[in-house]
Amino acid sequence: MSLHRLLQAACLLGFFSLAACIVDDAFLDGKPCDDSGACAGGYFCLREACPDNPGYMCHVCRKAPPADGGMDGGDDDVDGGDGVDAGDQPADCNQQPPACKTIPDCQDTQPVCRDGSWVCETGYQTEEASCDGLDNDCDGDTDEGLVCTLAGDGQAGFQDGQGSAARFNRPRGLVPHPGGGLVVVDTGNHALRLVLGDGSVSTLAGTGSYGDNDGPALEATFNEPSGAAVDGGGDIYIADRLNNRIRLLAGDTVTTFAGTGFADYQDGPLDQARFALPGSLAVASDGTIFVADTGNNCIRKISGGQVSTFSGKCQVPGNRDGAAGDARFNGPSDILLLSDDLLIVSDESSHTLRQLSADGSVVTLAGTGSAGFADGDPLESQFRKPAGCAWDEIQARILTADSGNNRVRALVIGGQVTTLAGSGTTGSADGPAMLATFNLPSAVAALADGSLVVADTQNNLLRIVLP
Ligand SMILES: [Ca+2]
Ligand SMILES: [Ca+2]
Repeated sequence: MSLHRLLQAACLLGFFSLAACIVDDAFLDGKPCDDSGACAGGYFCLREACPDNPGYMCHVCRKAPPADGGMDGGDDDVDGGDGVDAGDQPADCNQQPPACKTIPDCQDTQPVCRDGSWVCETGYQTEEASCDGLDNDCDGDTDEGLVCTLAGDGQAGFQDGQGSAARFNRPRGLVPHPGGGLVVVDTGNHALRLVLGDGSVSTLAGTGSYGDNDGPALEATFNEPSGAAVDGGGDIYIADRLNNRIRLLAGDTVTTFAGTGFADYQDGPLDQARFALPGSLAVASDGTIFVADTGNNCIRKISGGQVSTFSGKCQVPGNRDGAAGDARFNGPSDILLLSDDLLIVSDESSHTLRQLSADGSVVTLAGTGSAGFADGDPLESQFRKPAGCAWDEIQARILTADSGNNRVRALVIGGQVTTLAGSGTTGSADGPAMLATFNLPSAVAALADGSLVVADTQNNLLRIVLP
């Protein structure tokens, strides 16, 4: 039993005089100081981590006096020698005290004179630590620097709704929707979903069952689609992976745009051409479509009603730079158009990002060709199954969902490879970006406010990395 509990018990039993019993336990060791900053005799009011909530700062009564110093001009050790100790300076808080923040979790009782300035320092976290929608550190931004869950509850399912009320099944592709928000290629649900910035999710196309039916969007079926691209008119092309077809969602109608349905390599007219597990695609401003023909290990091009081979030798995997016909790819899974004559391909099984010019020639942009994890110089950096890639306009960098490393990586044009989020451990933990965990993230997209959305595929979640 602690001392003050003993005192309380003694008071209740009438052992002590009334004077002794008015010592409120609030002023004893480890208890909050009173409103004027006072404690019981022999105790000192110190600022320290709150005993019941170490993430917050509190004023607490303690037996031991503080050491003098801290450049606060105060007589911390109550020896009457204010400003006498070495380095101690007179107080200089002559300016107006600030208005301390009073929003939830940022409550400040009164400003405190510290290091010559009035500061609000009570009752909030010194770092943003939790996805609670609150500005815990009172810097004006909410949940900044954190990875939070945008939508989904972790369970595989096909459910529209907002935030954790929605469900996905292995979401893979992410692409900006012309009307706002992001198109989510929800692979396991054989559907296209739409997620808005508030985490609300609706279904754009697909029934939840697999198939290859064309028709009204919500009656059409797909078979594990994995990527999508939007053209200048707002039509959405879909890499319908297990159907070996390119589909088109125009208005509210889904049609088959190219491919016979047979996994094979065949150039020619749209309805005769063949793809093998097309992973994703991109649309140039003139309507030319580039397809990461994953299963054929090459890049295809659709233009003027014809499918042709743009780069690589189809059906011959490898990892080689060079002219269009000499280059080799190994499981290319996503395409990003930086301009009409500059494409980026995430060559997943080469563990590299490749750059393609208008003539189809290829150079390796980042990655050594071996799986690993290393930031820094692009050609010395390493990835492990880099999947979706995207352009971050604000920071002028290429983003990639480094799926096997459970991280989001970035390559600044002309600069270095860095890690933006993910500790590398498999998991679904929210929190500060470099501590957060993912499970096979396979797509990423940048939003206009600087946040990044991640398709956290095996977690059946959409995560958001807040700037
Ligand atoms: Ca904040
Ligand atoms: Ca917060």
